[in-house]
Amino acid sequence: MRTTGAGNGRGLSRRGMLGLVSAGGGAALLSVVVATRPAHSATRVAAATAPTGGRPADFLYLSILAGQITGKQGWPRYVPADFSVPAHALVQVEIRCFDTGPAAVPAGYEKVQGTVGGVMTVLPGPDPAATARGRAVSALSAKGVAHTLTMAGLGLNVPVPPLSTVRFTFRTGAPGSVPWECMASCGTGTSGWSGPMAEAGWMQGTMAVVG
Ligand SMILES: [Cu+2]
Repeated sequence: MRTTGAGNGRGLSRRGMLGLVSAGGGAALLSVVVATRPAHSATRVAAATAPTGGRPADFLYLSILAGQITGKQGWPRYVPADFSVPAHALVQVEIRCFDTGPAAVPAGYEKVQGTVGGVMTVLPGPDPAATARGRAVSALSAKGVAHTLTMAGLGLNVPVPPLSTVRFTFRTGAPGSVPWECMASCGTGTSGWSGPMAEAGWMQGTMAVVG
């Protein structure tokens, strides 16, 4: 379970998670949010390509909303925080970060891990032009991370810069429930690990992998 305000201890346990060490007592369950665009508001991923008999499609759109939008200052939120993806599939993800400031991450979480090619594409701004192409990167600077999308169970870590759009592709596994969490200390309290970092539906959630 998550602890509240235990910045140091939590950071250490999370470092282990990134290394695919089973999270054990340090594991955190994540949660949900809502989107600013129609595609984002769907709990299930949008069907951007040929749908296959009602299966979840292979595109996932997430937004990171700042505190002034969620209505709770200092409480940024992933929207949605709970979502579904197909099992054993390549899923293309787009994260639009409307949050403006960076937050400290434990060493290593500024790196991209677990995506196809070990990279992500970063575009400036949370609402890029349709023709924008961005740049492929394998890591951000340690001070350039606003949030992360981290799934220890999949060895996935994607750092997201402030006011940006990030795109990447990853492969899902067997059906089941995969918790995710943000590893940037973007919450409240002196450590930044309280508030939205300690509450399901904000900076933690669950990805349902549907067979
Ligand atoms: Cu965060």
